[in-house]
Amino acid sequence: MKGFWRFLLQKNLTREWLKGVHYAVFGLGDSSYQKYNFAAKKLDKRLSDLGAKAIIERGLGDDQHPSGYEGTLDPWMSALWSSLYHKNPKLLPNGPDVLVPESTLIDQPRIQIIYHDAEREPPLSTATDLKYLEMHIERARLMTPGKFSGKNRPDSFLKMTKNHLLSRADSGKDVRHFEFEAVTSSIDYEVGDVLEVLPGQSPAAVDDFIQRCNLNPESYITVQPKDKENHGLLNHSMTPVKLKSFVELTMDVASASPRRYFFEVMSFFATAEHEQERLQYFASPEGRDDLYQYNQKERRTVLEVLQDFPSVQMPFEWLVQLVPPLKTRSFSISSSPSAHPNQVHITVSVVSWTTPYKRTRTGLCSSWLASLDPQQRVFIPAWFSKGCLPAPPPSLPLILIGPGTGCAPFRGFVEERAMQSRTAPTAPIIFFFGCRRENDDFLYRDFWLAHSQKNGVLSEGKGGGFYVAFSRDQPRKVYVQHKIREQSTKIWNLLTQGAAVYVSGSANKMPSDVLSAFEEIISTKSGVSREEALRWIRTLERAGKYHVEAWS
Ligand code: 2AM
Repeated sequence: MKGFWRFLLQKNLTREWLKGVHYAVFGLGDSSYQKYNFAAKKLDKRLSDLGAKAIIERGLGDDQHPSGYEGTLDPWMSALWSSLYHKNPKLLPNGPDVLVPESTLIDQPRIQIIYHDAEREPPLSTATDLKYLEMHIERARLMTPGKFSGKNRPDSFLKMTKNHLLSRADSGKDVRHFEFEAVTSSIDYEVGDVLEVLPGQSPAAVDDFIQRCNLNPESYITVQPKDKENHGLLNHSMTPVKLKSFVELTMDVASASPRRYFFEVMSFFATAEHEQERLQYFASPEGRDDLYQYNQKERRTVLEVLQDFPSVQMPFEWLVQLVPPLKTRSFSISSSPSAHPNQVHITVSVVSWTTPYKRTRTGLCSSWLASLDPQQRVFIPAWFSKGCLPAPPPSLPLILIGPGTGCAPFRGFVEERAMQSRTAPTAPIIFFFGCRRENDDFLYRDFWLAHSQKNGVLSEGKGGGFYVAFSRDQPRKVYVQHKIREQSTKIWNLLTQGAAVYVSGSANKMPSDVLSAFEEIISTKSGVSREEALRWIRTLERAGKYHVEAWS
């Protein structure tokens, strides 16, 4: 996509360049993010600026829509088929009133599974089992067609050394501090980076899934594309992997919900009539809202769906293609590598919620991590990557805003700067933290307070500061943006000294509320309009001085 976008941005392209080209854009987005469907909007505009013509109006899928993104996708698809049909009826021999053209439905899987005679497992010993795990992960991910781009081999295997509760027990929040050490290659990251963890799955769920599919967990398989031309990373010489490991390491059978297409394909394999009818209904536009209730709202897992429709026996090729991939989960790193050599720390809110039918669901990775005991020998495959928060040089003044677990990267920033300040003068940092109650979820309280004391990197004496908003300790909500407004003079001074702003935390309304507070301060202090103040911030953004890392 980046290559394509860069290509479209070339300066020498004229406004006529795409004349005669027709296109349609549908974006996948989430309106709780500030830059909602940004890529789709920009792409649509650029294509049209270059002279291409949109066949139908741009569609914007929204995860916040009451029926999921399909709520916008379905009408958009109908408009697309109808427009294509009117341009050329031959394209859709069954007419424009289809959800998905028939040809897609009867498409056979693009892969084949080859079963091998049992291989002898290498003997498991302390020295070899890590190598064995690494080999399995790499092979299994390599064989999963089109699902894992980028790195298959983990950067490192980690062992948990600390699992510590940061919030008060019974506070209604379960926020953990986890520490890890590398067991293989050394750990290499900068503050502000992201740790990606491949979570483990419940072994019982993996066994149940394999049994439900009538497969032999001990058999060895390779997964290959049917189309020999289209090999990509896969090749014939690939060593087989145990079926059970393949499922365990790549297929999310007990956490993610399957997509609508899964139900459509299931309907073809259902042998009981009532099941087939229900599956067809779920897959139809009329059944969309009921499917959303059954599937996404209740967060039905692949295993549960298969168990609800016992007459369906789907071949493994289809399952490999359609079951959601077991994905790594990303966490902002909350340590500084110079303060904790060969360690990495993360700060995690353990996710759990109740569905409309009052079933408790938990987040796969956060609850798996919380269940680990540092005494156990569990090796965690991990990758390091760059997030949206570049490591700041010691001379850059910083304004940090991180309510809740949004404080994670800033613990790393403060640790790093404290290390740097031992040998040379460093620029000031002010940090705005927010939580519900002082006694419940004031994460890393002692750490922030210690660094705010005399000569600390957050101390007033060094031009810094630490401000905390307890939202629920009084009748009126107090949030980080209120504390930011209270410190407008200090913020304005730091901005005029060239400070960088870093915002991190839940994507709900926080980043945009914080942005408004900055707009207000800039507009009041410099006497410009709000629009002008916003342009000022956009300039800061382009200059790499306003960063946001947000998640939901
Ligand atoms: P609340 O849950 O009491 O509304 C960390 O999650 C903190 O961020 C909590 O104190 C939470 O408050 C607060 N928070 C919620 N919405 C916010 C917003 N729009 N801006 C800033 N902080 C917010």
